[in-house]
Amino acid sequence: PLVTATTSAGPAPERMPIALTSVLPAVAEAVPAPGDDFRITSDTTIVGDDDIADQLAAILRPATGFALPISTRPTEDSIRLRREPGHGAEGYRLTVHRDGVELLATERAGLFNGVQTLRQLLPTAIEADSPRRAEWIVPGGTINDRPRYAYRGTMLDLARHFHTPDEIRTHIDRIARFKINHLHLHLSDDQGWRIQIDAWPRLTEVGGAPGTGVGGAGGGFLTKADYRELVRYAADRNVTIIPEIDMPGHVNAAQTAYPELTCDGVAPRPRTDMRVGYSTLCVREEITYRFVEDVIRELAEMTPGPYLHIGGDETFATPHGGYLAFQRRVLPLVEKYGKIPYGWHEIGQSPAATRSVLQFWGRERNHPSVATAVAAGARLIMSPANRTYLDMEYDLLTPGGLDWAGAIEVSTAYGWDPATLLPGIPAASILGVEAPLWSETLRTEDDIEFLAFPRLVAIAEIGWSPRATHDWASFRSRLGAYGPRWVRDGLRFHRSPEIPWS
Ligand code: TNX
Repeated sequence: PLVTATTSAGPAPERMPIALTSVLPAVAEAVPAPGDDFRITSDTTIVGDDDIADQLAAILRPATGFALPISTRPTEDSIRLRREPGHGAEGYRLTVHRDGVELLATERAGLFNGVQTLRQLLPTAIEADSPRRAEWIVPGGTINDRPRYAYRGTMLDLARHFHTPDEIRTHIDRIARFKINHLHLHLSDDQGWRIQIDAWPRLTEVGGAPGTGVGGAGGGFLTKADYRELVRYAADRNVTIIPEIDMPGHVNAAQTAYPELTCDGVAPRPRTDMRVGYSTLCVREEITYRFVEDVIRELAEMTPGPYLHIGGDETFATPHGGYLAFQRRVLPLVEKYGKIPYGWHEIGQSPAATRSVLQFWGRERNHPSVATAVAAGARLIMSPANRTYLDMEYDLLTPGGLDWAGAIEVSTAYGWDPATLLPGIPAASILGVEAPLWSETLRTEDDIEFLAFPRLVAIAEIGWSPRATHDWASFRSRLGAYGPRWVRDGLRFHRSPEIPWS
């Protein structure tokens, strides 16, 4: 059966087009033109010279079974993709008439986003990988859409449980549907080290060995070739990869490989438990800074995106003065290699963080050091743990998941506003939102998707859609209508009792 946005009386549901306003995340403006619908047929062509035209064809061909040739000459009955000024970095305009569809954007990213929207305006059957009988109707009207925030992100923690490149690619496919445009990879922690660094090969030989995940599960690491391939795969889908090496805390795995990174020179035992805050680099030793610079340089070399995340959280084993001395040296090192320093909000305690991005992971109350850093120039990504942490359980019955920031059902993930979360933060200092998925309790790809979906869609909407569209009743009904697409995709999402799943 096709997904329909309404269940009211009228034409037979399977013949009714999806509402123009049914998109996730909500579009900025939609003006429906009821009845002026476009029908994709065996005569339809795709017109455009961006690779996004090929992406659109690859989405539409399997289920329709139509040839959908790509040409550069506009014809009747075509879906035209075209660039023009005026739509912003990621915005687009989608116009649907009986005689054709036009997608306009200034940048490739805007065309990509418009294609994600168009995909959701077609019946669920469009997701099938072989020909289906259906009426391939796109609802008439015009959508003008653009993001509220430039940064809509999520995070995978490869350190506590390694996720393979294949699993990461599948996840990228799934997040990009919702216009998530940043994927932060937490690549090192006490349990493991997950990225090849040529100058310090034992990091992955020892820290990426089998069994280096929580509970002794998993293990593994990304080679530089794996990482570069992921960067490219993500970029095709408008996703920027952000690498994180967590320091000066969360470094036990590095120290098992290189005991000279401890103050007493003694190798600690490998750790696969879930405790945090016990390890620290030796902030007074020069070798520490040689290590850090090598890692930053090699990471920067293989990362085209603007950000390099240096962790900085939960440094309970680092003396406070030593933490500040460490950041005074390390934050400029990130800039030396051409990247914007990014860290958990604790780095805001450093006066050297004025050009940094702080990832706020606290709760909704006053954080004077964050406000001070922002007043001095730092910018913010909002990841309040009690709203965005995808590793928190949904409710007491959730298999897996942690609970230290509370249970997070879909309505909790949806029920906040980045602009008013913290007092004293000017709107222009907020770059966007990110939903981290820590992997202490994860083992399989199903575990990832169960905790991420549907909550990540709530965070995607908070990041993309204008404040004025924020509406729980609308969100839950659009989300409920999306369910069959995930079913078809074989994605094991949380069937939240809050949502009217179709
Ligand atoms: C806190 S949030 C951490 C991580 C844990 C996570 C589990 C943050 C910056 N640090 O080390 O994995 O909680 O929810």
